[in-house]
Amino acid sequence: MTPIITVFEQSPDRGKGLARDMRVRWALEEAGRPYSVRLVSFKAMKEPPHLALHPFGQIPTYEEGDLVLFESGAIVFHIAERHAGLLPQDANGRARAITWMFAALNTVEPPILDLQTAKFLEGDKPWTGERLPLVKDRIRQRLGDLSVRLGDAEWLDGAFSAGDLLMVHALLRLKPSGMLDEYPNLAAYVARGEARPAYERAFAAQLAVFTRKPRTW
Ligand code: GTB
Repeated sequence: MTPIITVFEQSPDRGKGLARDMRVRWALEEAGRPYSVRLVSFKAMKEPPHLALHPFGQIPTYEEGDLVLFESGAIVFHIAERHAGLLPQDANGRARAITWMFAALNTVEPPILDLQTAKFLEGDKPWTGERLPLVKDRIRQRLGDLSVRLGDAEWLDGAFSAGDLLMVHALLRLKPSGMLDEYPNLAAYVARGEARPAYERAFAAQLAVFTRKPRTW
């Protein structure tokens, strides 16, 4: 059964691939699975039909027959569990890859999201000038540790996994800040993720939503 995912009708980033449907698209592309998308407006996201799918009125959601999922991490995990290519076969390797999924979502991404909040939602507050360096230092702490652990390895633990997929996508948000470039091995790691054919296909598909020319008849 072809799953349906929900995505922004109008993305604030105009298709730079930062919205979290990108993770789900990328995972499905890695797994070689077809999917459909349903575009939702910000208004529709907060209305009952969408709230029935996503209690917090967000994207992405994932519908596959009777199954409805929300939370990009849970959706990626679901895809990774059912299809080859995103989790190792051996039990310990699998457990470590899942650990990296949690690390990406629970340990690395939160301070990165704090920076977005500090810049874009609280940027006009009188205390922002003092807060920003603290927020950036907390990100550097994580990046420094991650950089040491990655070293000169290609991926976090052996072959590319769903842990790398979520980590690369979380780190991508830092690109405009230039902070990633302070850690050349992390910048190269993210570039390796972006160079994967599955990433490229997913990126092109999400971009097409925003660049498609309206029909003129
Ligand atoms: N924890 C949830 C998950 O991982 O699925 C978070 C989902 C989430 O934050 N969804 C956002 C959303 O629906 C879109 S991805 N927001 C609307 C709302 O909450 O009302 C976050 C996002 C949005 C925009 C950009 N951007 O333009 O750069 C990047 C990321």
